[in-house]
Amino acid sequence: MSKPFYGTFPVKEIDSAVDLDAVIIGVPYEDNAKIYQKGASTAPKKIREFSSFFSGQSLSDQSIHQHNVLDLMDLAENLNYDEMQKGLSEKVQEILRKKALPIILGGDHSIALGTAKGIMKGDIEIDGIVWLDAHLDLMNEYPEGEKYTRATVLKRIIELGFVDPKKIHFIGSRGHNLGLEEIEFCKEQGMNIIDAKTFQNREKMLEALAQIIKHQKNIYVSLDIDVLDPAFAPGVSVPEPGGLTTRELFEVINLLAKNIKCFEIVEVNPKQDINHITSKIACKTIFELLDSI
Ligand SMILES: [Mn+2]
Repeated sequence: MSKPFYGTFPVKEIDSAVDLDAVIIGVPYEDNAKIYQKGASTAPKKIREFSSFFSGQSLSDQSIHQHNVLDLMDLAENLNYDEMQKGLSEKVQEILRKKALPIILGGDHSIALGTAKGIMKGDIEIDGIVWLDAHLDLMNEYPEGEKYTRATVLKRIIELGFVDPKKIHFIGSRGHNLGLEEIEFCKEQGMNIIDAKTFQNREKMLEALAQIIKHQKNIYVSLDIDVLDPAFAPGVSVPEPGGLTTRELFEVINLLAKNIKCFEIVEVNPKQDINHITSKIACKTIFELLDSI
């Protein structure tokens, strides 16, 4: 059996657990759209493997060792899309019922529909979504004829109707790999974009984040690791230059942490990675999150 995320305890179920702070669950799933680089389904194992390269201890007195964190390990491999969504949604509901923070390790971004369904049926009122991503993921079909891919997943989540699109915040969006259709949809629906360029003006960036924290107390954060510049995180399937630095990402996570009620990291692609740096950033993001909750 593979080892759990460093500093956590592996369990098969969380029924009898008490006073839980967070629960990790891996989703080794990636869609079959042929236009993307394969590899994201191998990320949960790699992230766990490299977590033991850290001590987990930091200057914060809230490090992973001060929290009660369990690791449910991975959903089964080779599930189809419906099975994966069902499995993930049930686990998310279970974790939320325990008043703990789900920390989901993808997989490609299409897994987020399973997360969202779990939140929707879960014991919590989510009042905002933060989509940390180079892309908008709002296409109706992409590639053509495909409604359930990493490029369409947020459109499908909005269709579930549990969150007001005006309370969806993009952070780090950028580049020249967006669809006109999704940009128009985003504007029509009044979604908030804090794009990558905003990070050039620190005051503006902090004010934009302060607004989110003030108005949305229960946020679902979906972190597509391609929000980072490929210079920092080369191990992704759809790299987009001009992204956030690792330090900027950690600052966003530290600032939002207390309002985060569901968290996922997706799109780490170990097959595209260099010296496992992207997997290690994913580990450290979890440590940073737990330092600040
Ligand atoms: Mn994405």
